[in-house]
Amino acid sequence: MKKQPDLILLHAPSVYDFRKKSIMFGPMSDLVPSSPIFEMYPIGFLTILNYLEKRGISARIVNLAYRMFNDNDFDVEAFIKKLNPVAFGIDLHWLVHCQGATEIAKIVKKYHPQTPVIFGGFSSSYFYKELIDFEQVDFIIRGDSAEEPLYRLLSLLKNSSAVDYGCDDLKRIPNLVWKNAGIVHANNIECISSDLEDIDFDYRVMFKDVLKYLDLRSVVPFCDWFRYPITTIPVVRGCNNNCANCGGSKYAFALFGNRARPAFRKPSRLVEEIKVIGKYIDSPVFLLGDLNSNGRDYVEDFFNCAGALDKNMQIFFEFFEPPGKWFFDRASEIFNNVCYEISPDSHDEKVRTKMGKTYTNLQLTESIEYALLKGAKRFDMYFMTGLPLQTKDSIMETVKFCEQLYERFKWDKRFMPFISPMAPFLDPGSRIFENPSKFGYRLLFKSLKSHIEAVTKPSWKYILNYESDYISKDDLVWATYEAALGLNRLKGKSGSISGNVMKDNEERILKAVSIMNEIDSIMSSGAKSEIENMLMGLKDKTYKYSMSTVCEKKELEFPLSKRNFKWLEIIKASFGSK
Ligand code: B12
Ligand code: SF4
Repeated sequence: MKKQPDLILLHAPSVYDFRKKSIMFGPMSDLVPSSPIFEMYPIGFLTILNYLEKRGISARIVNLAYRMFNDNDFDVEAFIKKLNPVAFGIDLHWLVHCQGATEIAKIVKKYHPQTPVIFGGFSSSYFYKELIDFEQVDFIIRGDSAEEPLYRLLSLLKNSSAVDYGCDDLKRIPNLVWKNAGIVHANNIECISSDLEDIDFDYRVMFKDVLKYLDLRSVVPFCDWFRYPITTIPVVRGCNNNCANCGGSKYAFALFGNRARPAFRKPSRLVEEIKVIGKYIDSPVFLLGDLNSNGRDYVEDFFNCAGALDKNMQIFFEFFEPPGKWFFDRASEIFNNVCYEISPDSHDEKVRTKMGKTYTNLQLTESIEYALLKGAKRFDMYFMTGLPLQTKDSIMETVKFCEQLYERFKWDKRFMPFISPMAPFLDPGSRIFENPSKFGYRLLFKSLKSHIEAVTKPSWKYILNYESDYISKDDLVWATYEAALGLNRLKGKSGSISGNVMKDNEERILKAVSIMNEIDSIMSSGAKSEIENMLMGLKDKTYKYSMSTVCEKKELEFPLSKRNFKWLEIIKASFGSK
């Protein structure tokens, strides 16, 4: 029998069992590496693993979503049945996993009724009052600093043969929500890391786990990772900004995580971690979070440390607002292969301001222009549909705006605009979710249970948890696809995608539109029992045309091909050598 860890962290697909359902997820996940089942697990799994293992608690990651995606015959129940840890942890971080995570927890309880099930993540924290009432949930760790509370809980569970759920020990674990004899206890969120000094983003712990549990597939971060092994290093927990739709804004963190200010990581640590990654994988590194939001000194500090890195490494920076020219000057001194991205949301400054972003189009344009001049390998720009004040015409004007930018940048193929819907949900805890009417929205679902029902609806149009005063749901859907067609043609014209890719994208978008139409006509036709059957008849198509609709996944990738695993070093690290 394989070694059993103390904690098994399970990552569920958004919908269980997506393989047996017909759902047109549409472009919901087009702009992230995941497929529509959102198989990427939270980066927190890595920090939890590091934190626990360092302190003598063994933990293992099992990406069930990936396993199911990768192998149609993968039997989730049989797999879970064979496991036997002290406790199971399940992330309900992103709300899209509400149905999948709670269904997986049911399966865990079916085979292991006595084994504690611990939930954690942003959505668990937000919906903790409702979630703890679920029979299959024993504990929730609230907030964004779960490592220490989880360590304390596991130490307790591991060392006591039968935990007295009323015991004082449980009361002393910060951030913990628990229940005893029908009474729910929510301990205060007191563990809020202010500097993340104890938190390690060290990927080597995963290599060791692969060897320990003889299971590589369960730690794969997303479906296409072996072909494109991008790695991420978070700069910060929390945020200084307050974008209206964001469940990770300053406002939201305060609401569900009791965090008053963001915790920025030391630049020297970031650079150390990038170096470690480079020792094992020659892959692009994505710095999650904008260094600039902690001020210029912090950025300068980072660049000073980064001088020790390989100048040719591939690195992505994201910006919350356009940085000054000095940033691109410095970046181009240190790195030869840099990509940038920014999300202005809309070309319309009024819409952008309502979203909580105050920079102008001129600032945006000049920043991109300068970055390209300084040798950026790419500059990606992300727009959204479904925004406050945004009409159908406004969405189409975004395409025109991009065309004007292309003209200005002389059809530079390194400039890449993208558009996708604000979907599937307005984030819980965001300013819009908490005060929808102020932004011109009606929230269609508010509770956890209503979201659980929503994610299995037949198409993303029905899954959306909002309606806007400025655009109907139908117009939102069609305008999103139409705008995607427009951007696709612009990218084809500039040469940033080939003629064939452009043609394929166009065909996929048009096909997606026709499937959305088919679903709508089924939904408005006759008897409920027939609707189910007719929808199932579309299953193959809904699955296929939910993959990369508004663009091809490869368009998101770093424009270089240097992606090598250094297997010898990985094997050495798996055996514990540094
Ligand atoms: C980086 C990031 C990403 C990265 C993800 C990297 C990764 N693997 O985690 C990318 C770009 C891929 C991404 C994608 C998406 N994201 Co995002 N993302 C962020 C961002 C900017 C930072 C997240 C972060 O720093 N996390 C660090 C910390 C806090 O989280 P963590 O370390 O992973 O987990 C800790 C705790 O949450 C907890 N925890 C997590 N899981 C578990 C499990 C257990 C058992 C326990 C006990 C604890 C626990 O413990 C961890 C350690 O303390 C936030 C915004 C923000 N400012 O926070 C949005 C945010 C989290 N994302 C969001 C969304 C909606 C998405 C997408 C669904 C968007 C989409 N439609 O495609 C996808 C989902 C991807 C998937 N699952 O496949 C929303 C979530 C709102 C919500 N409650 O649902 C946020 C809040 C804001 C936003 N709109 O972008 N995202
Ligand atoms: S969307 Fe805005 S509020 Fe949310 S993490 Fe990004 S900058 Fe911060």
